[in-house]
Amino acid sequence: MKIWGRDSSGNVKKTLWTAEELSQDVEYIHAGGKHGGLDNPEFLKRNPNGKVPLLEDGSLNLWESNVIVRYLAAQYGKGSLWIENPAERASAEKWMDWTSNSVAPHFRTIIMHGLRLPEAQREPKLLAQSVAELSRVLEIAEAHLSENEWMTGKAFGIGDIPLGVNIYLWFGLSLERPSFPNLERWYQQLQTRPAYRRRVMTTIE
Ligand SMILES: N[C@@H](CCC(=O)N[C@@H](CS)C(=O)NCC(=O)O)C(=O)O
Repeated sequence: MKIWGRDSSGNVKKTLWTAEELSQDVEYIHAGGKHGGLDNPEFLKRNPNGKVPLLEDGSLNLWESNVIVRYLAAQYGKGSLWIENPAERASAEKWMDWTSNSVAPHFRTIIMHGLRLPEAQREPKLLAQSVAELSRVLEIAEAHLSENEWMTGKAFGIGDIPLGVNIYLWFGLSLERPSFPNLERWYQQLQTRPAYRRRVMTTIE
């Protein structure tokens, strides 16, 4: 299989990490950001959004990172990452969409207004709002992890992947953050996974 993307994209990290957890050989094609290539007609035929990640697996072209994670788990993760029981699976999946909708946008703001934009274009107020809002939403994950070993439940699974990618930023960026002992414990657990260290703990920018 092939994955197009760039190291600094959290969405790309999710797919590379999942493929490695499932021992899949991936040809990683650098695209997006400084690598460019997303407006190339060949690429746009595969993903008309002109975004990464993009997965090619046989005749399948797939975009949307959370969908790629679910596909990989369903196709290659029977007995490991894939959860057969629909209620249990949905309970894990809700953390994936929650991360994309409620957590990741704040990290995007923090990275843009704290790191990427030229100084003159940064808006400290937006940055401060996102830092404060992150502390509030992550309390929800902290509470869940106070009763569950993993975001997915009893075992590591797809529910851990999007938040696992974002939590690397939470602990890696120098942010004012409250003490969340269960999130910290979970982050330590993630770091014992070689695929997490190789595919997620690479670069922030
Ligand atoms: N919802 C999409 C978002 C895709 C997206 O916005 N990708 C960004 C990178 S995170 C992108 O391709 N940006 C243009 C670029 O990297 O040049 C997903 O989860 O895959």
